[in-house]
Amino acid sequence: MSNRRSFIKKTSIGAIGAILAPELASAKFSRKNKYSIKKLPIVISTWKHGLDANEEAFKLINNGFDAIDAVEAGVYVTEADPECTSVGYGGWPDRDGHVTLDACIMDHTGNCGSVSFLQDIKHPISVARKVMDNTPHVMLSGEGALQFALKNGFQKEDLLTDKAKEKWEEWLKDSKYKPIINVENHDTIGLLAIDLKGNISGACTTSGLAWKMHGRVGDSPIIGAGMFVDNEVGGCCATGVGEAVMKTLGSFLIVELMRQGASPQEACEEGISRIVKNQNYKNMQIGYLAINKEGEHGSYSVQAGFDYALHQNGLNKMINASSFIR
Ligand code: SD4
Repeated sequence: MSNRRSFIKKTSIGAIGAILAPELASAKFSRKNKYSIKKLPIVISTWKHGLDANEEAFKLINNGFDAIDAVEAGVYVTEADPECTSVGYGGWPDRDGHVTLDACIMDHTGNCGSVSFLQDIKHPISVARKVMDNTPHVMLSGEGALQFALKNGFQKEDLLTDKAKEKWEEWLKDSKYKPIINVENHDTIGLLAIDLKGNISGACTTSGLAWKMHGRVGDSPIIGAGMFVDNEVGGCCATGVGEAVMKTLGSFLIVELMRQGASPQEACEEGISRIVKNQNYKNMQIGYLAINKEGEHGSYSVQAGFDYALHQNGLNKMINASSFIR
């Protein structure tokens, strides 16, 4: 915390100016270009399913693939996993029983693609990648995104598993929308990677909050909210109640704070402090993960219980994030 306080003190006067004029900020902080090859490559992702996703992403990086291919391949594993109840196949549905998916992807050149409110397609991340690679747009949504996916060879599939349907039917008995912290509002995978060339990319994919209103879109497909990377600085991804992340454009904010000289940890803590300052955070979980180009990482959440997988220096391991409420 003391680091965080001193960071906030340091930045409070010049923060706004620095966001507008990053070259001023870089004169103020001297962390740039401390490139430590030992910490790279790195793959990091949210929650326990991140272990498998990291493994896949790291395999690609080790084989010389670019980070953008690695992040897509990593979260693809989670999308296919029926045990993961808020990503892709097996995701818990909205209150009308529909599984609706959001995803985004971004590369080291600032190119990005996303899909929102997509139904019946198991791998929204790959549709987002196609939006990025093959269209002049950034985001396709709903029926348009589905038609685009079908035209690009994706197959329609029923994503509502028997288990998810059972959960939904149970929920319908009361139909109370009060997402349970770390249960009904988690599991989104956000994954960030730096490859052997030192380039960064990120991906984020989710079925969103369980029992949400039909048509609701969260932070995960919004570039700068659910995920953001900048090859000069680093990257960030978010998990938890998307509305809180969208209101503060969390991932973009955290990357910009790192540009000003904040460490990934300091930046994540400041990102959470913007949420708790103005929002009724007591019943919400939001977690941020960030890395900088040196391969340093940070994490912070509103509530205890957010954990993530870090693949670095040949080890793929789970770490508990520190939190605002302990
Ligand atoms: C959303 N942020 O749709 C997503 C949900 C989530 O972990 O992260 N779950 O709001």
